[in-house]
Amino acid sequence: MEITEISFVRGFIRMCNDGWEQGWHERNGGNLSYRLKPEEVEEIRPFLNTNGEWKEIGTDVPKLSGEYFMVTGSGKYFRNVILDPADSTCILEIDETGSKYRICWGLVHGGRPTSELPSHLMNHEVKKDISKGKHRVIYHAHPANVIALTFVLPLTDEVFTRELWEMATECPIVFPSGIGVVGWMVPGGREIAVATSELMKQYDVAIWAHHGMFCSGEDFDLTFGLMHTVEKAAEILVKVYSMTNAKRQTITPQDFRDVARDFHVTVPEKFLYEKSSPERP
Ligand code: 2HA
Ligand code: ZN
Repeated sequence: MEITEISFVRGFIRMCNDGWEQGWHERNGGNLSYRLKPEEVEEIRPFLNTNGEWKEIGTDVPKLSGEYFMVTGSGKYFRNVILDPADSTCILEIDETGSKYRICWGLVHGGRPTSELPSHLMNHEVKKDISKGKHRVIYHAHPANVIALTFVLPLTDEVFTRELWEMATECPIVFPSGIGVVGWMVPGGREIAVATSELMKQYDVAIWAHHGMFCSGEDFDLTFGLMHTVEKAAEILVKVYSMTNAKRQTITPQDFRDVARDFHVTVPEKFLYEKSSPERP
């Protein structure tokens, strides 16, 4: 049995390639992490090296102590994952204090886990807790339409959520809790990780201004689908505002309440504010 025949490894590789094909991963852009299930750790145990050196994460994630993650490598290209996953990804273990990790498989030609490891792990820690263990995937990508909007719309959770919800009826069903927005920050460190994981307490999606997006979900399909849905809504919004500065008609706050009722989701009222004008906010 090859490690690439194991179901979660195949799912991870497929998601990297799907993201590449969408055009969300220029050069080494973006990163993906997956928290293994206990039975998956047993499945891959024959492949694991447990003599790796413990290294600092750069932040503390005590609620993830002892967990295993599959993650993309720093400086590695999503485009190459499908060709040689052992070169561009790794499986790592978190130590008992939640401050260190060691590589147990992969990155066979050297390298480190994703430069956004602090953000990934802090998001995982928040989501593991809030979802009672259900969320396992954190995905960071650079989709062009969402990024474009961060130059044009006010950088608030309310405006981004409402404007994107209005672009497709399914949006409030796919991301009913809304979207958080982080103003421009230096990527890769603890500070942006803290800001993002704070938003992940409320939302499954966080936008980094002039950079990209983070999504959290239970599995690869749901998390990829979430990124895809938000970016599709952003693409429609870019088209709308490229044609006109004011919508002629749209989905109204009462329409959202009606959808929420019939589809059994809760949409926070803070996103259903009255607008003073149909023009671009
Ligand atoms: O290059 O996307 O945010 C990887 C990244 C950093
Ligand atoms: Zn990035």
